Amino acid sequence: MQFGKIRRGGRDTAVMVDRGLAVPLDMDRNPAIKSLADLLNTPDPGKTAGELTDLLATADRLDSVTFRAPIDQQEIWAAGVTYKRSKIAREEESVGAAQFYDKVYTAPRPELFLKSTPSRVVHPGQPVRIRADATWSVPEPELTLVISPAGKIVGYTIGNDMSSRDIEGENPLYLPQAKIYKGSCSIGPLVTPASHMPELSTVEIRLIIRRGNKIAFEGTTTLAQMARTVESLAEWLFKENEFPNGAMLLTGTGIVPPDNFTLNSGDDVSITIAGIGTLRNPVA
Ligand code: DO4
Ligand code: MG
Repeated sequence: MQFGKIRRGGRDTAVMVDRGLAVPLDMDRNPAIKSLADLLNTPDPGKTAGELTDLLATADRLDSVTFRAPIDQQEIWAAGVTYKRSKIAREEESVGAAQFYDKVYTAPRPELFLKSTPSRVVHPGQPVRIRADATWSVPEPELTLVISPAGKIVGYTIGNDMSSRDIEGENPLYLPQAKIYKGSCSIGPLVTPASHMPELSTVEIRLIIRRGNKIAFEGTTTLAQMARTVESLAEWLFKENEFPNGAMLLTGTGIVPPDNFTLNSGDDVSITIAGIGTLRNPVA
């Protein structure tokens, strides 16, 4: 059982996904549940969804629906340098600041940064962008936590932390420009409730970048390679901060294409995370 949003009747509608069908949820049936985030924050989202299901409403087959990012009003944050592969890539791209990446990889305090806001998010299937003033761009395939206003991880989805490596490598103070620009963050398509996620250490992440009819890059990692726990990342994010609408947190990349690789316009980025699904976006 998973949850998401689809385009239906000209608006975004929350759905429960089960056995290949997207079942629309009627939010008017429970005044306490106004959004997908409210539903995910309940103790038993499956039970709550059952109460919002109109048995007479038609369910849609998954291959016939257009998924939207499963986000409401949450801020989107990201963690960096949580895998050794990312630490090494950062050290190679930014010779002058290499020591800071080694330090943050091993320090108790993680690197956390604001990545996006709901209105900036790219929906599944919509184009992500590379900056026109960047020469070295990559997607970063990241397990993404759906966190309640109380700081509890209630679900998991997929995030793409599009990044400009040359800008980030030139000077770490340019990180916000390397990370936060139009079309730099895609989320979705579905949220798997925490109770339905496979054992995290066994979960594989796969990135495939297609160029024309060839695979330009393919890489995998597993969450066992992550140097931090998802719980500690969520705890650090909520230290001395408040998220009245909850938050999403991209947990860092463990897959970095070789240094001679940069994304091109027209590439197709596909990120698969076991237990969640596949997030696919063309590059504008
Ligand atoms: O320090 C730069 C950001 C690294 C990052 O986004 C990642 O490791 O995923
Ligand atoms: Mg990242």
